[in-house]
Amino acid sequence: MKWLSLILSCILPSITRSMHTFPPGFLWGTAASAYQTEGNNTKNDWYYYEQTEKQKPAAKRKLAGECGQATMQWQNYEQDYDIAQKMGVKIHRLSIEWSRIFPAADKPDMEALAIYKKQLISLHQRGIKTIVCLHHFTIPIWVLHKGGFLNRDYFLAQFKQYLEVVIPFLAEEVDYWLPINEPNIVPSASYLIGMFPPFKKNIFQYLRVYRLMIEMHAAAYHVIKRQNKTAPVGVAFAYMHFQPFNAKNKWQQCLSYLSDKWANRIFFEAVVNGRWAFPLGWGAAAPDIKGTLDFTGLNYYTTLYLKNTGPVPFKKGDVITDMGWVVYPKGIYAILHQLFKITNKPIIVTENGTATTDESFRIDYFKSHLTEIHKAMSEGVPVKGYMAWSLTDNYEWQHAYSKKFGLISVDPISMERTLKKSGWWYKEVIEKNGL
Ligand code: GCO
Repeated sequence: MKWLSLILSCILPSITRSMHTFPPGFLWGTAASAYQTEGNNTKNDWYYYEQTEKQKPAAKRKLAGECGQATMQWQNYEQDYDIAQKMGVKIHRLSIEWSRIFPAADKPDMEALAIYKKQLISLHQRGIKTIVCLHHFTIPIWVLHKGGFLNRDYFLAQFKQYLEVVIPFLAEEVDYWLPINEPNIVPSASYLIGMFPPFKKNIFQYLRVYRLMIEMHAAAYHVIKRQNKTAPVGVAFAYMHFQPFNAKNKWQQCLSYLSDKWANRIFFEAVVNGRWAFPLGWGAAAPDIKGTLDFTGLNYYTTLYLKNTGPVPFKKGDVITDMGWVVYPKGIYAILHQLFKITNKPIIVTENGTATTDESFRIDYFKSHLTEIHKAMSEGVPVKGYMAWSLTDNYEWQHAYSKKFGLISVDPISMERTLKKSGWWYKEVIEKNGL
């Protein structure tokens, strides 16, 4: 028996290893966004609403706190990128803060733009590719005061002006473009369920803003392509995974099907097929929007159960993250297949991760999701990369600093960075090109 266990102990590890090896050149990455990390952004709508919320009694506030200095990434990016380099990261995702480039209408701040360029250069110098998002939730206060997302023509004109300044200036340092982060979440979180500023609950506004976000996406696509025909342009899409609370309930199945259509698929109907599908429209053609996607970026975190009366957060026995989200790795597997079927384009996972203070929990979360991604890939879904959310702990929107998504912790006073256990684990995954 001794010899048998000896042979097994030699063979088994190599079998398990080969089970989860990723293809050469797989883009192991990390992700972050401007407002969540840079610090001292005081010219956008989120800052504005943080100030107005502060005036309310604590019990009535919808935002847990202010963004303030965040991780002072604006000053500390070299440190962050040094750690990313040590981890062996192949690609890093960041976003440009519109209100930094245009703190006021018509006058771009070219010095701020130059700092973004320096960041991209410093990533490239460390052998890290760049993936740049042009809109991650926030808009300048002066745009907000003109009606914000609800004043379509004005908004689009100003957004195009921003694109015309930023894209040509940064283009040579950008490897992948993501015009918009979560074009389905801004409309739903801000205008349908009232969770994000301006806390509205209005289905007509939801649809208007969703349409606008698709137009913003297409506008950016065209400016990028004019600059460089071969630059890959995607989207960071939070493709929501819906499922019936009771798998056999027909009505809940129907709700899940419709939710998928109305939250997710309408976006791809527009950008892939050039059609304003219901409820964004009645099927009218959108020729300017058709074919404006070279790859899909997928942000995935959880699943959503639907009961006859609406969504429910979890089922008995589910594992829950610090955000209260169900850990459901099978969802990413299902969505990867679905997305590939809908778009026939390569996919990059542009966000995946969990809020937790328990490093074993975070590592297990990553492991289980990467295992499902690997499975989808082995069945033919072309996933080209994976970005852990997030490089550092940061400002988590309505929860402020209470949720920890980072591979690196940041001391709020000294701003000292420390690689967490999950960061060391991710380094090993990158080194081995798998798990
Ligand atoms: C989003 C954003 C990120 C979040 C992350 C965790 O999905 O809301 O892209 O900014 O911080 O998803 O909630």
